[in-house]
Amino acid sequence: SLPPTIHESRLSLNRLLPRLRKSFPDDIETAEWYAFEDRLERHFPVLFDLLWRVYGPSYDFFFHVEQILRTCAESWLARPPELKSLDATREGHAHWYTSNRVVGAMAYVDLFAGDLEGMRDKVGYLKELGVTYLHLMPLFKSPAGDDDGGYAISSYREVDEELGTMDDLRQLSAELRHHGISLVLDFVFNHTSDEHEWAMKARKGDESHQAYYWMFPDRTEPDQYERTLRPIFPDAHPGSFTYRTSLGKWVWTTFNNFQWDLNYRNPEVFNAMAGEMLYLANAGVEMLRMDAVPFLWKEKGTNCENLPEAHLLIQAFNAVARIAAPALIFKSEAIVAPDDIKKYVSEEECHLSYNPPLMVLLWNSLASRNASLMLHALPKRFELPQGCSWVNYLRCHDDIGWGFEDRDMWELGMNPHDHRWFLNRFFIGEEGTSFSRGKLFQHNPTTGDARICGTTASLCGLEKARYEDDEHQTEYAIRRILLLYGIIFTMGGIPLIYLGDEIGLQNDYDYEKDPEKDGDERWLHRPSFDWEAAERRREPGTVEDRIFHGMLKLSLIRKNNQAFHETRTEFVDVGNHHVFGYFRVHEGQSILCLANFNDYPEEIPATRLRQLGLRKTFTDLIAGQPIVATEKLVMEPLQFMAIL
Ligand code: OTU
Repeated sequence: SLPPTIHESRLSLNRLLPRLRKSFPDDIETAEWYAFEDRLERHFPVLFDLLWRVYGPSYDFFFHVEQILRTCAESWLARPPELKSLDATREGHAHWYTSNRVVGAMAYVDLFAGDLEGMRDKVGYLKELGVTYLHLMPLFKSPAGDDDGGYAISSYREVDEELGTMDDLRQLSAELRHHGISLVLDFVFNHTSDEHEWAMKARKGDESHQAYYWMFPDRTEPDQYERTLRPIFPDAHPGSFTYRTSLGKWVWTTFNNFQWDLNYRNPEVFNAMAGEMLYLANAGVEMLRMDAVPFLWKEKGTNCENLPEAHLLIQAFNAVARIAAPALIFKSEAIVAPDDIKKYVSEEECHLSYNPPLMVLLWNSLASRNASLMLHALPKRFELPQGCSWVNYLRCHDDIGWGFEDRDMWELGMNPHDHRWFLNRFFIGEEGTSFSRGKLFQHNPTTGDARICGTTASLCGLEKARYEDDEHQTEYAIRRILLLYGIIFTMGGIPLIYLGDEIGLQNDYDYEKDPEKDGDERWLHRPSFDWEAAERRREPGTVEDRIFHGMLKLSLIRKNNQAFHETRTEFVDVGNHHVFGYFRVHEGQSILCLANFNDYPEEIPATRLRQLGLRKTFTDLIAGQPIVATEKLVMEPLQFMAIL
């Protein structure tokens, strides 16, 4: 049958509206209702169409549609006035997140500040760096022991006891908002922990809750699926299923065996999770990091990644947000092939997306001292739809996986397999010219695949240089950090600082002594924040001072130049493969950014500068040095310039 027409969806809405209204107490304020009704008029047709495309054929489709609208109405009524006012502000300034004034940061609450209350004391530090967007790692109730860094959630409505309470979270979000900082939290909606209430009921034999997950009585279906699945955490368990003896069933576990994949073929799951999402929005979360989006939908005979229904579901969640929490925006976490990443980005789906291609290309250029692959690959997929943007990052809590497009590498005469292996060896310090101290993650000897762990500082050479007490190498390591962050801060999109990078925090090897963390090398780059080291940012000449103030300068330059607004970035070939270059242009301002990835000085001929339209004199905003376009430009080793 055909999807519903706009006219048909209006008919359905008209039938539902009176029932919806009646189910609420008489004393609900008329204005509240009209505001809600107005948004339903605008967004219900979209939601209805999406839900119909996923769930249309089920016999109780209309029941579920009514349920979801009820959830929306209840949540809107419960939404605090301050957030309703934020909704109105955001509706009037819809693309606020594309502004050059936005600077992001991320941290674990416990490692950075102890707990949520402690977090409030750190607002001053964040403001010092110019942060306006704070992503806190999962902070909800989770199983004791290994909980995948909080990504195994047992309740989306209860904060982990050691971090505080829901009230602390609401207070923190308000405090941050009053300082102009938007709170970003994860929406871990592909799976719950095996201790979530739904999972507990399923474990006790409740069939309606078993239907929230993917469960199989024997290996028949798991075997069929696994023929085309890629194992994600092969160290945790082979394949994608876990046998639970007490249940006598195989459970779908894409990640760890205590993370049970939700079954979105069941419309009740979508409804329940939409309710959890709106609950987070009402606690003051302004942006959701949509975790593990590629895996939402499963279909036999496919790799169960990036399927069309996954996109429809995210769009349906987005439509729900437009109706009941309009200020809420989404950031996609799709660490997949470059061509698939962009498919999640649109105002109807995810407004923002991590930019893993930029991240891996930066590390690649650092290791190879060569910008060719970046210049070849990046421009192909950089442009995004209007109103959308990238989140540019260097490191996060996860590993670095070499997600280049093989085709791009072949086109430059590189062998993808061999080159990836070179990078792995380079970043674990086993390659001749390496300065890095990293570790392999999820090394799969059969395929030769592996990913890399390590902090920015350790991967950039600071750990090795300081261990060897080598001032020259220390200086170069600092330059590398600021070179990479220079690009992160000036490239189209939101820069995201992995907190600790700004003071050069090194790898933390202590995780090996902690049975809850040992075996997951990602803890290598999740050190406790070192506040003593952070204090040294005030002592001129210390490593902390040099990195922190280098980054602060980048933050200020970004915020004070409108050229860094929005996403548009014009990549240019500067005629020297060690140097990466791009223009940022906005409202009459034009800035040329240049990054020399070599450990030696590099030149750009005067003719090239003129071809790029540079005439007369200019200033490098970073060093504060004038540049004469009639002479060749000489860049220092690992220098980053922003030329105005
Ligand atoms: C995400 O990562 C989180 O960032 C991880 O910290 C979690 O362990 C995981 O989900 C489970 O919640 O495979 O190596 O394309 O690649 O979601 C990290 C997306 C991961 C996946 C990504 C996942």
